[in-house]
Amino acid sequence: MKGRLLIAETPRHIGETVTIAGWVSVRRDHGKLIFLDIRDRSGSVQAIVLPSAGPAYEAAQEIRSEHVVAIEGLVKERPGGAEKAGSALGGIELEISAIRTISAPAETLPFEISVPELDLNLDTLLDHRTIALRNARLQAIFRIYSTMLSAYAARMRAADFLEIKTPKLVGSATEGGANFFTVNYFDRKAYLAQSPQFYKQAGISIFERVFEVGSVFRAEPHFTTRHVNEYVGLDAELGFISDFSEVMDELEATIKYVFAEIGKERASELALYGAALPADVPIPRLRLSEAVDILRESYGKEIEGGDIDAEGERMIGEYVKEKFGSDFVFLTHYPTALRPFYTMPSADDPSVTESFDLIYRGLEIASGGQRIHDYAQLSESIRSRGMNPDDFASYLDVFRYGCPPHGGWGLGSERIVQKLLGLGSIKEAILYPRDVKRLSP
Ligand code: AMO
Repeated sequence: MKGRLLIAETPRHIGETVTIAGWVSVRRDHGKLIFLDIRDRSGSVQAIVLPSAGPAYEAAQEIRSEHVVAIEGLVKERPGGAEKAGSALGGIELEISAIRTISAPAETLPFEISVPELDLNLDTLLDHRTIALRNARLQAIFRIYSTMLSAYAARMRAADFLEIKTPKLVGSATEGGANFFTVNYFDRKAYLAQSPQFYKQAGISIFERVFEVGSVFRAEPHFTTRHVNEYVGLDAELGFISDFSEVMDELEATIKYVFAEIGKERASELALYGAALPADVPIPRLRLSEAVDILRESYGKEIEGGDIDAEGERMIGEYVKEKFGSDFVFLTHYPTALRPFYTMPSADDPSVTESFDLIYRGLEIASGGQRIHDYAQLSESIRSRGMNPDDFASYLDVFRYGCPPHGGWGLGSERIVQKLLGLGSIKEAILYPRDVKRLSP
């Protein structure tokens, strides 16, 4: 809008008449005075209209909360502004000389949104998503999320990774299992990509280091606080590694950079959740078998089937916090049978792999490791799992013609923000989440 000043800029214009535009959060009447709290993307400010404002005063009679308005007014230091300077509304107010409704709601909103904390159950929150997101505290989640995305990309670029975008409509399931969606693709079937795994490996055979920020689809029928059917993966892959500790080093540096940037740029948003950044200490690395022993000895928890469950991850999260002061832990050397066919088995013990999960505050946020780069070994790994290498012909071509040792990770973006802010469900960290029951809004 031409001539519009953002609310955050108004303190620099004391004594001037300016035009702002935004939403009316609250209208309060005190005697003949009308107070309007106005918000835009940059902040909030109190505006006041006096009976002496004539036509503006008449117009203000019609204004209700959530009207979209343009206001012309004189920027004044607010009485008692000094102590209010730190508050959301700041140390100034606008004395209105003209006000115009740009858009008035056809109906009142289904709930009051200008409250510090919306007290709604998750379904209501998600059913009325766009309206609920007018609330400043909810918006803070996505401001932090946005900073996370830009920091991730910035750190990857600084470490010389090339950003790529890979297809999400694919001809074969990448991660195996049954959790893929099938879609009609002209006269045949296609799948929605379960990860960019094959393409990022192809990527390193060309560019050495690649990263991707992209949608990932998982047909998981569960109702948990940490699974959705569409999420955004922060993936990376790097070539010429000596071993998979280099992959963990790179991921550790990336995670630390991302949190530091969130701390720098989003202090006020973090404060709305009372959220503390993770402690900046080296991330401990434990073999999965050690974690299993710790769970048995310190928590009396027996692990069956080799992999630790969600409760076990929580307990290990507590353990490393207490013992190492770390909010993170890398669990390494997962059993070969529990990892996808492309995972590199350990040379000294092929029953385990050169792989890891990264746990943050008791929740897995990333998986990764070294991949098999030898054509014959990879073909054999596919066969050993009862699959046919011919079904992976174009993927195998990456290795048939020579490929350096490499590894990488897949990081779940929403889980990072969920744990940072202590959100009950991952769905709160997604603008429009998809689960078994929810395809709309
Ligand atoms: P994995 O399947 O473990 O590994 O996924 C990587 C990370 O993605 C996140 N994630 C999910 N987030 C929300 N909802 C889901 N249903 C969901 N499933 C997974 C988690 C998880 O740690 N190709 C490998 C990665 C690699 O080795 O590079 C992969 O996809 O945070």
